[in-house]
Amino acid sequence: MFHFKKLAFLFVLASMVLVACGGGAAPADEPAAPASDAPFGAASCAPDCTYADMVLCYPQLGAESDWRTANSASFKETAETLGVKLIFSDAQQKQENQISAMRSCIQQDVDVIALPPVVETGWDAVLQEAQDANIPVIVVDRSVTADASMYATHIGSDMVLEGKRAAAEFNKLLPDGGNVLELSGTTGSGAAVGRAEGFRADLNSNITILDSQTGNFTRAEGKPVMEAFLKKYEGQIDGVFFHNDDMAIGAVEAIKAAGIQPGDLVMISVDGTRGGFQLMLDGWLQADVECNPLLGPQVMDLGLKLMNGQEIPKEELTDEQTYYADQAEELLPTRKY
Ligand code: GYE
Repeated sequence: MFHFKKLAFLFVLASMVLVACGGGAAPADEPAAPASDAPFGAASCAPDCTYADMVLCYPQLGAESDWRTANSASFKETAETLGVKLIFSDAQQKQENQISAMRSCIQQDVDVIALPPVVETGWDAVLQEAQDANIPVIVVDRSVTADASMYATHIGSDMVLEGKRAAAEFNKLLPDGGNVLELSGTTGSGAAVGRAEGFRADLNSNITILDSQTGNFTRAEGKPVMEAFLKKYEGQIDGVFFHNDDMAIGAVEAIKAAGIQPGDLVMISVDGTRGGFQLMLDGWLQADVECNPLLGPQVMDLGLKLMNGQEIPKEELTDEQTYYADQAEELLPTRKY
C-alpha cells in the first residue's frame, strides 16, 4: 500500500538529496513540498480504504490482569475477523518498552497507532514523531496528559466516574461512616489517578481513607499489600476499595488467611471480570464497577475513518454500570471476560 505519508516522505528525501548535491534547491520563498489538502492521517486509498488496507500498531502495555488479557484478545480477534494487519507487542508495564515499540511502528510506516499508555505523562516526544510521520494515534483505555492536539482521539472508560461509583457504594453500605483502605492501580496510570480522584470527590466525609498503597493492578502484588494493611490496621478496617479485580483476588487470599469472613468488610472493586463476579458470588465483594476492555472493534472502526480522512470525535467514553452481588449468579455465565 503506497500512502500519502510515504509520498511526502520520499519527496522530502529527494529534495534533501538534491540540496546535498548542490542542485535544484528551491528559492527560500517557495514551499519545500507541495501543500497537500488531504486530512491528517489519511491514507492514499482514501476515501475507499477498507480494513484489508489497514496496518494497525498496538503496543500493549502488559499482561498484568484479566482485564488486559481480554483487551489484547479483543484486538487480536477483531483484527483477524476484519482482515486488519495487527502489529502487537507487550511492554511488560514499562513505558520505555512502549515507546520503542511505537518508534518501530513509525519506522514501519503503519497506518494507525492505538496506544494504551501505561502512565499518563512522558508521551510528548513520541507523539510528535508519529505526527511528523503523518501517523494518527488513537489513545486507548488510559489517558495521557499530552495536549489533545498531539493525538487523534481517546477512547476508553471514564475512570473518575468509576471512582465515584465505588464511593457511592461505600456511602450506601457505611451510612454511619468508618475506615477504609485503598489498593490502588499502577502509580501514575490514568486508571489509578482517575479512580482515586473520583473516589475522594464523592466519599462521604464520615468515611476515612486510612491508607492507600499500589498493588500495580496484579494479583501477585495485591496480596502482600493487603497482608501489610491487615497487620498495620488490625481491628480498625471497615472496608477496602480495590482499583481492579485482580488485586481483590490476591487480597482475598490474605483476608481469608487472617480469619476474616465474607461480609465482615465492605469490599468494592472495579472491572467486572469473571474473577470479580466469582468474588461477588462467594460473598467477598458487594459490588463491582464495570470497566469494559473489549475495545478492538471500536478502535478499528475509528482507525478506518482516520485512514479515509473522515472526522471523528476527540473522545469516546464507554457506557458502563455497577454490578451487584445479587446479580452475580445470573450474570457470571454470560460474562465475556
Ligand atoms: O482496570 C486493570 C488493568 O487501564 C482500565 O488496567 C485499565 C486497567 C484495568 O490492569 O485491570
